Amino acid sequence: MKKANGCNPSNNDYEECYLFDPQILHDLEFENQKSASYKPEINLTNLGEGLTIRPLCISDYDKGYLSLLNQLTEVGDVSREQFEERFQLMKSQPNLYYTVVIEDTVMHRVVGTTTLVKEMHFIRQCGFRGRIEDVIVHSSYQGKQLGKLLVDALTLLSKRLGCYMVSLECDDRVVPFYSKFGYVKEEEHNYMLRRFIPK
Ligand code: 16G
Repeated sequence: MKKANGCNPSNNDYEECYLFDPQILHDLEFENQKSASYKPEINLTNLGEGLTIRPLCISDYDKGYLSLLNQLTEVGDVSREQFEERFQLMKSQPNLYYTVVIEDTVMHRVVGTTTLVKEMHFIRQCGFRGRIEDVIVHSSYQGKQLGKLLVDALTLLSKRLGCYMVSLECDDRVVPFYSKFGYVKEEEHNYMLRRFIPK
């Protein structure tokens, strides 16, 4: 069996520890199906020196996963116990939560992440809708095309999983970035929200 980064090899738990089956990423045919272009060329098996992409593991709690998310928005104080509980709850809904991380395996740090959530609906013939959430690359690792790779991969995954659409929310300044993967702002569609806790 393939050694999995971030898992405890002594427990025989390579597969147990992942949020979802890592084979799903390997099967993406990223090279043929990607939306963006990469210079220099990187892909899901060759991200650059010491970098690897894989599903989230519980051990990522100790590899700075939450402090990375904190570069995107407020995370708050999340204990290991809370993290594990949420991880197991997400994992217990098979095939709905796809959080991927990029790890710097030399530093043992999570340096990039995003999540695809696959929602179930009755509309669109009991369709599935994808949402790309929480895209963040560590400030020290920006400029290496890692954000591009993350969004490209999970957009492709949403299509593979049979979603009838995939959407995301973002600031004006990153609209050109997301356009690279085919995302458009639909004139007649407004994104509205109501916050229960102030930003
Ligand atoms: C960004 C994220 C969104 C996340 C939000 C958190 C992307 C594409 N969008 O909009 O997924 O929920 O930030 O900010 O990553 P908030 O905590 O202020 O809602």
